[in-house]
Amino acid sequence: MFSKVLIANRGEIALRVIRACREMGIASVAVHSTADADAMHVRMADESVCIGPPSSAQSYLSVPAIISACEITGAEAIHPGYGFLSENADFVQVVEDHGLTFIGPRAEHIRIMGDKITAKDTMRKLGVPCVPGSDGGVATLDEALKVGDAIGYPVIVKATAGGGGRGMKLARTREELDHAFRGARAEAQAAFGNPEVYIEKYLGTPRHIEVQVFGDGRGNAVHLGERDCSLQRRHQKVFEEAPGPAIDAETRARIGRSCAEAVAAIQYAGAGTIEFLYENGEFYFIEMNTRLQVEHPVTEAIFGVDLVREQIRVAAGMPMHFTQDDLKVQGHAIEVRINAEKLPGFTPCPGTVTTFHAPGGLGVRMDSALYSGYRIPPYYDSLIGKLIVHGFDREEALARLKRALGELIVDGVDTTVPLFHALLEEPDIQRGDYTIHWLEKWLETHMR
Ligand code: MV4
Repeated sequence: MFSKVLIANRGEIALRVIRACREMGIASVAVHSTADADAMHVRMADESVCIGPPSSAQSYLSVPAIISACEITGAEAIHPGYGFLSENADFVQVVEDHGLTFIGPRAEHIRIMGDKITAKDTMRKLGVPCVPGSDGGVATLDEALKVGDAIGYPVIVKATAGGGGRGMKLARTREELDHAFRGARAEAQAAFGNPEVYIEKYLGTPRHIEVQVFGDGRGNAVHLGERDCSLQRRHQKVFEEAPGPAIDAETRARIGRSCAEAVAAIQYAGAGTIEFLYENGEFYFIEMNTRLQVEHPVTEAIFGVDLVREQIRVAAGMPMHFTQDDLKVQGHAIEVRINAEKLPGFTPCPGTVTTFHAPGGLGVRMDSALYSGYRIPPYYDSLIGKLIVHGFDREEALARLKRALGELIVDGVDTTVPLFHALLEEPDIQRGDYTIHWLEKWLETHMR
């Protein structure tokens, strides 16, 4: 096992990793920008290194600065958290070239899943159900029209280098395909320097269901059920739950097995998330994320596992703590993302948090790097906390969420907390009856 791990991240996820390290008897090294000198992750770690000025590009994304911080402190491994360098295959290569360990999958797997055409082709060949569409990339309008005619409209044109909603164009009819095809290619070229696009049948009212997988890198893998992350605004998730309200135990076992078999076959190492659209009882693979996700705590809650501890174990060459038979769903968990944003426009709202008080009690977990007097810097994303509740069933989890939101105090900045109070009053939310479009439609009528 490692003696010292460096966390190449900030905020609540850096605390999350430091906590796992401490429980494992591993010393932790925080890195920080000059804007984060007073941040909680710096205080909580055993050691810290300043790696650059406020801009992420010159600090949390600076590969030489992070490698130097390992060399200075003697850290043997790097946990990337999410975002920043977590899905950068070139970074993994550099880490390994310096004799360090990347806590995450191999560079090869990050590269495969980072290219959406290759990811889909890989998953399809491994038996994972995919959205009908083009067989690989589509280079000309002629080819695009042939695909459209074959699968039927509407279709969606997606950038292979995209993901997370960037570089997508909808064509409702054959007549719209020229425009969508050109638009997607131009946007893909401008945003990613790669114009390659592919085409899929457009699904009108799906849920976003994602399956948590975990591999030991030696051909053993398990699944930890699914999360329903359909409640999003502009491709930013705001509310996530596990298990999915629309998924029964048999469906979970079936799609879960398919995912676990796929990642076992490629000898995947560590945590991964396989994203699906789910419509009319069918799963359609769209993307795989090769990192620990923001919403991992809802899975931890219902399975009673520590995913970060497991990531560190596997990276150190140790076996997983659990087999598929050990993993049973226990109750229901919900996470809400608390952002420093002003409603109704979700305008980022950095500033000083005069009072912070985290809720507590049975089944309540607050992952946050806030403290009273903390100044939220304007340079990074606006997530300031995640409130995760766990209950015997969904009804109890919802009641607990309402109770915990009532206990939470964040004074001095605006937050998205009022949104969650309002959502909890909605019958659709109470019933778990929502798709990927529910929140944006609701916001149109309730937040203007
Ligand atoms: C789709 C789709 C409908 N049909 N693909 C958006 C993010 C990216 N990960 C995939 N996305 C979508 N792909 C097909 N074939 C609709 C979306 C989509 C979406 C997906 C998940 C959650 C929220 C969404 C909001 C708008 C569109």
